[in-house]
Amino acid sequence: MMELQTLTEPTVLETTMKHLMRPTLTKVLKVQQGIIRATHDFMFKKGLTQLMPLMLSPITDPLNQGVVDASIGYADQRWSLTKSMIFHKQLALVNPELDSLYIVSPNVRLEFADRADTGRHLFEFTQVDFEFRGKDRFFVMEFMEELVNFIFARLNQELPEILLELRGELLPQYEKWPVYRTEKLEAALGPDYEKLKSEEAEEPFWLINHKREFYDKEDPAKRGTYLNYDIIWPEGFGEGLSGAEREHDYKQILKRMEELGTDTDTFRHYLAVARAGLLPKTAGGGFGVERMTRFICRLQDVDEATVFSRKPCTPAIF
Ligand code: ASN
Repeated sequence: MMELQTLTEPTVLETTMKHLMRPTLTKVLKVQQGIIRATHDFMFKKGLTQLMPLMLSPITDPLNQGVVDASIGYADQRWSLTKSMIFHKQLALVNPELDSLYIVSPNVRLEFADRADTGRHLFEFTQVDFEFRGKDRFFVMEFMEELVNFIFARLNQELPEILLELRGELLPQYEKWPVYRTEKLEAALGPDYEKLKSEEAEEPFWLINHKREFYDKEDPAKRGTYLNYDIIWPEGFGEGLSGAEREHDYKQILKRMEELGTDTDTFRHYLAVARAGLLPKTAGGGFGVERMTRFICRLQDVDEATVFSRKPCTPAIF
């Protein structure tokens, strides 16, 4: 350690080595590995086909909040690092043989400094992203509830001692989860409704109707209502999944892009697929692996689920 200190800035080196040598790290990683193994088994059982992730594409999720641009020049064009696999999930499902898919995908979101200490953000994380052709939000919500119970039962079976040590008890099995509408919670609890509700909740719940990206479907029967859904973990752990029925109607996509100020030129090929009526009707979602690990292990900060710290706006040496 002393010798290394002369090579580089000592405080960053020291914090990095401390992070790497944490006594609970291996146990946290075993839980995370258990989540992934159970997820693969569940997806296989349910017939979803696994796709490999992409790290670079001319289009990626614009996200509904700003992050620092992460793109590079190559072969005379710009390539963005993946923020989510949303468009690739939809586009892969144009293949008539493929009706459902999932991807364990690295996502790079270079968050601004206001998200450095939320305890919920990393500038690079892993998302299990999945999508179904021809299914609706009710199907996906039930699918996710079943997946969580499946993962939790597996972890109880495989890692009881670790769970008792890290979270103080085994994991529960949940009945049907409560569903809340964002606008109703906001009216009752104010602008911090998501955080407050998560803090008072003892079980996960769904939060529906967020005004977000153009790919989330607006209810044709009730404009201004969006057919999307988030999982909120209880005990203050906050958002764990987001998903939606997707907009696949060309005119509606354009309308939503205009409302949100999206650059249509960047998405011209995606729009061409939609205009040709080839974009399938799908629904899906994605959950953050480190966030699920954090909730299960009751970690203070999601960064405790990483081997190499990925705290937003914090310099790293490895
Ligand atoms: N994976 C999310 C979804 O399927 C999108 C995201 O991560 N922004 O809706």
